Amino acid sequence: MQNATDPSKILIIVPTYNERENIELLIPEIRARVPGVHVLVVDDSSPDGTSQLVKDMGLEGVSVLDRGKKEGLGRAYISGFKWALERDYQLIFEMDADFSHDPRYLPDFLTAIANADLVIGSRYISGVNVINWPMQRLLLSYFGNLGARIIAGIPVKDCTGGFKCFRRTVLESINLRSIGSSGYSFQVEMNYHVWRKGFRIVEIPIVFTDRRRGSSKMSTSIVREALVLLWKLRLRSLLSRGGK
Ligand SMILES: Nc1nc2c(ncn2[C@@H]2O[C@H](COP(=O)(O)OP(=O)(O)OP(=O)(O)O)[C@@H](O)[C@H]2O)c(=O)[nH]1
Ligand SMILES: [Mg+2]
Repeated sequence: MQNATDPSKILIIVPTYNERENIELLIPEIRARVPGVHVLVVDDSSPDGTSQLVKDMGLEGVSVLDRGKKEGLGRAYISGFKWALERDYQLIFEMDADFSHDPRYLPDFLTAIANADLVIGSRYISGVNVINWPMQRLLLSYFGNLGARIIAGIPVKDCTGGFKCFRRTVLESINLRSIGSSGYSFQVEMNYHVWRKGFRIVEIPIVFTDRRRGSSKMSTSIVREALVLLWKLRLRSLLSRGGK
């Protein structure tokens, strides 16, 4: 059953840091897959001019949120969510700029959200669906997810995945100011709150392909932040369970 949401009430948030090569190709492909959908590029003052390039495209329904300095993917999404909630968007997507999240899956998200509050594009539903990632990255991601499930108890196979569709009500009910992560563990922290509030989380299969253009923003500090977060969430679960 195709989702009946008016495409102008759907927002795709794309965080960017030095993604000019990708963004000029990605936006037209997104709008080819979901005509009339709105896009918000959240750019942390990319030195490569990503922000100005998007503005020069001059497309109706495509906006840029400029942020002063590079503060991590998590902060960028929190700003994007606030921007979306100040407006009348009913479905809010997270999507990377580097084609690792293929726009061809967008219609599948819109079908799945009809029976869910959060839809996650999952690389780990059946086996491992990742192409061209170095083994070290793959193991880091795979065991990071295992950790999120075992340590923090979050019943999601791809807990670090960043291709998502939220219902507005979910983002309205989470205290976004309490989200502390700035790196990729932001995804785990958000999933934790969505799960703890009892919302319906559905995973759909995607194939994740390593970026072809531009450079990675992955760093060891991002990995460290994620490990600390898992134990924080476990402690939080134990304390809240103890309080019941
Ligand atoms: N605004 C903003 N965007 C960021 C920041 N760090 C990463 N991004 C964007 O977040 C998305 C995911 O980052 P990637 O570097 O692709 O992360 P990854 O997919 O784990 O690693 P890759 O192997 O490099 O693809 C991309 O669209 C980046 O441009 C940041 O500090 N600020
Ligand atoms: Mg990437």
